[in-house]
Amino acid sequence: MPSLRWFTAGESHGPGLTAIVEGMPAGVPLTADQITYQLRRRQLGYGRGKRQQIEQDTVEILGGVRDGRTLGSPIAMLVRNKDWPNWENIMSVGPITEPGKRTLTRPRPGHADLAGGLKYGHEDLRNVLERSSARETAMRVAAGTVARQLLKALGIEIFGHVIEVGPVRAETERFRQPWDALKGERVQTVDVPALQAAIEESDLRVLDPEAEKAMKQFIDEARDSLDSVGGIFEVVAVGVPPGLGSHVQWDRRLDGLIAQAMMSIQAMKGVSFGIGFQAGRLVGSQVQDEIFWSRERGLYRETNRLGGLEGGMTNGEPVVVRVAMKPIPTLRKPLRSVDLATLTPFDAARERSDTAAIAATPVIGEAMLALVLADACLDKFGGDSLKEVQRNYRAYLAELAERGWLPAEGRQPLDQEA
Ligand code: EPS
Repeated sequence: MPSLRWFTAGESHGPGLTAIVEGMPAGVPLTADQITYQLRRRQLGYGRGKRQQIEQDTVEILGGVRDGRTLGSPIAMLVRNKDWPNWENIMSVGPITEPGKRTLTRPRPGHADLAGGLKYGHEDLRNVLERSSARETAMRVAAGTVARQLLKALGIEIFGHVIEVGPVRAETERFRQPWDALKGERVQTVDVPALQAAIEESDLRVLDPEAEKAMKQFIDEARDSLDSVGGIFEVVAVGVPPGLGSHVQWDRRLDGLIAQAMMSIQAMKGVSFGIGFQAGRLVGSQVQDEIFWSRERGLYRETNRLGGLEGGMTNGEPVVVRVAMKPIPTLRKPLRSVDLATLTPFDAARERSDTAAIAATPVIGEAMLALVLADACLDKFGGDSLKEVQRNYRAYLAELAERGWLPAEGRQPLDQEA
């Protein structure tokens, strides 16, 4: 059983979305404003559709927090759907008085509609789409914010950004991203708050302004031709200690757990770490990260091609994960499909849709990485209060430092203020 468990419930056009996070130690600073801030970040972004103008996600914490700190009890959260009044009858919990309204028997290619309808025996595919909708990611972001607060108290920070849209790639070399796995620069030079601020300045969450311009043009062209786009984003965790996850069993390998978490985000089709698939095209000496030691730095690497993970464990370098999103499957341009009620062909088309949701994905990826890392931290440094977790964490780092494996000062000073 994981140390940190969480679930979400709720439909896209139902009354609201909920989440429960269980296993958070007591004493972690947490406010509703911190969660709502992250929820709003998820909603911003170039290419989003009309629904985002309706919703202004705001969290209500219903349990597990008192006086700005977690209690150690389950944390319950609610985000009400502003669109609900327009759907009260269609999505009614009790008897629906106008049956047939907004019934969906025409599965949209690329959505969960068809497979979900076949699996659950739903004749109205709305029963599938309402839950499969990526609106659910709002609650992942809410749960992820709780996890981030714990990580912050351990000196671990996470940020994400968009690196590719369609054929356009953000130039990473020109911006000399210190975490760039191929270049192998070092984490210690990363100014995370400055990077986070720079990413937030872009409404596509792209650090390279020229690439951003071309990406927006690509999105505009897709919108004009009634099409949609996906993209690739990167999420990075810095200040991660070595030794999270384990090599001893398949289901304890952290890269596997992170990949599962990322892949579970709606519309994701690929996950890679560090140089990713490039590793299969190079020879060993071009891929492995050599090991060095100095008195000041302890054990260190000059490169981070493996994305901070070796043998299913963190190795103390930044965790670098890249995720590919397929284009939004709800197209205004018709796609061929078959009506399940009549078994006749039809052209699937819908009016309201996002053209691109890629700008939101780094925020969701950050949340998922935070949840997996927080669970791994509790697994290794577990305690019932934040103080206990911090004590265990400090003791672990001190022991590594005593042997000369980490610098004496410790690599990840704890954020005592958090
Ligand atoms: C979504 C369809 C759109 C998106 C929605 C995800 O909603 P609607 O069908 O109401 O127009 O806007 O995303 C969100 C509401 C959100 O909060 O991210 C889908 O089919 O997945």
